[in-house]
Amino acid sequence: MDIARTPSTPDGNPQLADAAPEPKEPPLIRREDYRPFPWLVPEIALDFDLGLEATRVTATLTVARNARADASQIIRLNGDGLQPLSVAVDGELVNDWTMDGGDLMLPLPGEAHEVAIVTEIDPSANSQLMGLYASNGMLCTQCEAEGFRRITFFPDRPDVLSIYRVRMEGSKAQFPVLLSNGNKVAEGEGEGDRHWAEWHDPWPKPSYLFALVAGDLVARSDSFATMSGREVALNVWVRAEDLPRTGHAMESLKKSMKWDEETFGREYDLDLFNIVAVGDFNMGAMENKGLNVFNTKYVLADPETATDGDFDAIEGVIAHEYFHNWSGNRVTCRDWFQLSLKEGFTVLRDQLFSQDMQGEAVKRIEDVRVLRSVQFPEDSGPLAHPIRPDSFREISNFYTATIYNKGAEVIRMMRTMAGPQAFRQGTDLYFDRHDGEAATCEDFVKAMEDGAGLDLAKFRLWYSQAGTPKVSAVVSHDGDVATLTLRQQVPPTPGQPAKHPMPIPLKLALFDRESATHGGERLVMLDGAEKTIAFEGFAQPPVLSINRGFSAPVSIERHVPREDLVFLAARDDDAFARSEAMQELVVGHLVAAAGEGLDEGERGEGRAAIREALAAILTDPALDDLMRGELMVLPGETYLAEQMLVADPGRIHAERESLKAWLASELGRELRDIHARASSVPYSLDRDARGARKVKTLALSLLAAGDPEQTADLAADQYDAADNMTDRQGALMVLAGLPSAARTDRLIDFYRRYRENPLVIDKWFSLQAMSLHPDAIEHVRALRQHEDFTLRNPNRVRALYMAFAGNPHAFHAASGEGYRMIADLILELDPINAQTAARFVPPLGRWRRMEPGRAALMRAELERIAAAPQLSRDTHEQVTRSLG
Ligand code: 0A1
Ligand code: ZN
Repeated sequence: MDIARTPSTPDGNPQLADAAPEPKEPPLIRREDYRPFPWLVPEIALDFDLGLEATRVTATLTVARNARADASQIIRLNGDGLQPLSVAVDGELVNDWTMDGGDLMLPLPGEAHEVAIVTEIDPSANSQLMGLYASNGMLCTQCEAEGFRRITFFPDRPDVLSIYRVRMEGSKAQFPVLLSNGNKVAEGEGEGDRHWAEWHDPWPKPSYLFALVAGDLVARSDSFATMSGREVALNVWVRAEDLPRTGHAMESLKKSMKWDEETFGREYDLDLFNIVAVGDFNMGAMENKGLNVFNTKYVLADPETATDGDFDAIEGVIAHEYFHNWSGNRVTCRDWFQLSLKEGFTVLRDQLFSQDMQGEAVKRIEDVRVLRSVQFPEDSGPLAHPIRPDSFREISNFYTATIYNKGAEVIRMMRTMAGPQAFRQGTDLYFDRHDGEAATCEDFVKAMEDGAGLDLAKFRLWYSQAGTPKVSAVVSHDGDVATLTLRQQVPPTPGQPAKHPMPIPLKLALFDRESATHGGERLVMLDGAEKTIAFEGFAQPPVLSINRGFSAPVSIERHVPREDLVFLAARDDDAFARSEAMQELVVGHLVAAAGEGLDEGERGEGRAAIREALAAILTDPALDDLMRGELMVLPGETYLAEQMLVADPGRIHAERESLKAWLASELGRELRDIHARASSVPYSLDRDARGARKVKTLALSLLAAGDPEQTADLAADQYDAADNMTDRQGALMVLAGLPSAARTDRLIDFYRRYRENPLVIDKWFSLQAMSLHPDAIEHVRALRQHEDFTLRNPNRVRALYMAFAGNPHAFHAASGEGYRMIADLILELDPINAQTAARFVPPLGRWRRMEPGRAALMRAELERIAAAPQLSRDTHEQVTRSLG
């Protein structure tokens, strides 16, 4: 995706072709410049002669003028790093084509033609993992967003939909399994050890959904009867040794298929659904039509090697990719500015699915935690962009938490405003109206207006304005009337200095202090800059519970006494709001402590309130452990930094650790009791057992802050007794932060046990890179030299360096060493895998919000990267924007 050297112009017309010298800065692509492509390509036949080092591709395109577009005598076929070996039009070889950057410009005089082009590629040399590449002896493809142009010349844009017929031939020994989209229509033996297969996908699709896989794979097979009684064959393809770990993926797939029928009325539309797991993959997974390709991380699981979190993530990602079959494939995107149309909607769909599978409150809390720790910082930093961006240089950089997670929140707000039934009418209309089309975000909004009966005129601002709105909530009380005043402010973001107020749906309840009850939850629309609402019947000032269920992706500043938060943390009947109150209590305290500072009295009061709330959480018999665990999680350091205008990560870390230590000393007995109780629960995947495992390790990590030596023994015992990865990894995570002999022993043991399993060895790298150990930087430096480390595998790179960049005390070391390590990595990785390299830029881009010393060090590293010759477009764009 990253190395698409010649971007398509949005209109596909040769407007960049006027022989200008290669611009230094990659061109800016603008949403407003969109024009339909002058040609239709109703059919394409692809013929692959497969080889790891040389694959020959013959593409035969049927093209016809697009009556809905401006006419052009030339067709621009995007290419990236390709040379045509031959070009034929209507069966005649031609040589009147030219190259514009990587694109092939072919004159076409008539109304309709057949264009045949031969190219040859070397999959084994493809370290970018875009297009056709080799992974572990197998061949596979990744085409979203602009990878197809690395395979053959084609209008590589999502609004050109074609029917694909694919023939592939290769060595049977090397590639016993040959897969592509749709249905296998023929197969046979070739000369010598060669064999071939032919695939046909009856559904027109854009090139980004094309896929091919050839390799030595085995399948777990099953089937699913759809709601109209069609039998669909299901396969999860993996390497033979991984077959025993595919059961959970298959179960997740069947659950997803059933849920999408029941919840969104969506039925699968082919007789076959294939999933392939591949060890080298830039992202999580890819929704290619009928042939999803997955990172092994999101397929393989058993209790011995995968944590409860891994099981949940697999279920969620399988669902996400499957749901794309409708939200993305049957209705696709007109252009990449509309990416959130498929991604935001599909994330919402997978979140609702996981809520139904795992429990609503816990899932919601986890989703909001991700939004706050990843998307909020993005939205307040130099890379902020609306969920429908206006421009980009490299689309790979826009697969962001804003497009995905904020995009989901925006559609979730529509659902909240409409109610689930009306929302379903809106989605039904959307699918009906746009089936088979390449649609826009505006199409979605319009279908919601027409189908769900909403007026979204002002709500559209959520698509065009970046930035997390800040909402202040003040309750005043007079007589028996409580008055709530809400004010909103949307902060300036790059390119958007002034903002309009946006419609914000806020679920709220007002609690009576005595009875801890409320008169019902209400949905209040804050639709201007300010709103005042009077509530009668309150003899005393009520306690405000606001943004319940996180009904809007905003940051709430409620000006309430601390005891109100303690009250809500213990008694709110909305589990999400309860966890919010707990979070706010801790955030308020830590931000003050790490910011302007607290005197002893204030510190004591703040801590006592947190202690009281946490004690209630640890001992509340009405809570199940999964929820108890959520309530025990303290706000992360990135989120805390986000609450401060200028953050000192060193102080934040020290204050947070010292609070943990104090809580552990105050609540040591309760924490040890929880650990002991949870340790006696036998392993199973049911809710109670999972909850027990969750609170067990959370208790351990708090205890470690208070009494490192004793806890090292407890953690070592947990490690030794573990019969599952959740307990083992949890124990090792705690041990990894404690300088002790047990740490070294167990790290060695872990490596020896799992050295044959790359996904578990990834955990081993991560645990050390994210540890609280004072020498974490040195450990990462040493691990970089480990024989199992490679820059060629994105999972391994992320395991070491994303974990490190997310480890505040190490990454933000006052010496600047952490920043230097990440900058060195970016420079080294950029020529190998630019897409992955560029993903390491945002942590450095937070410099503006840091205290001056660190800010200067971070900026200097960004400048060092910017000065490097031959940066990829991906990294160049991210670094330039980050320097601002
Ligand atoms: N559409 C996929 C995400 C994806 C995007 C780009 C990729 O290139 C390496 C891969 C996957 C999804 O949302 O799951
Ligand atoms: Zn997706």
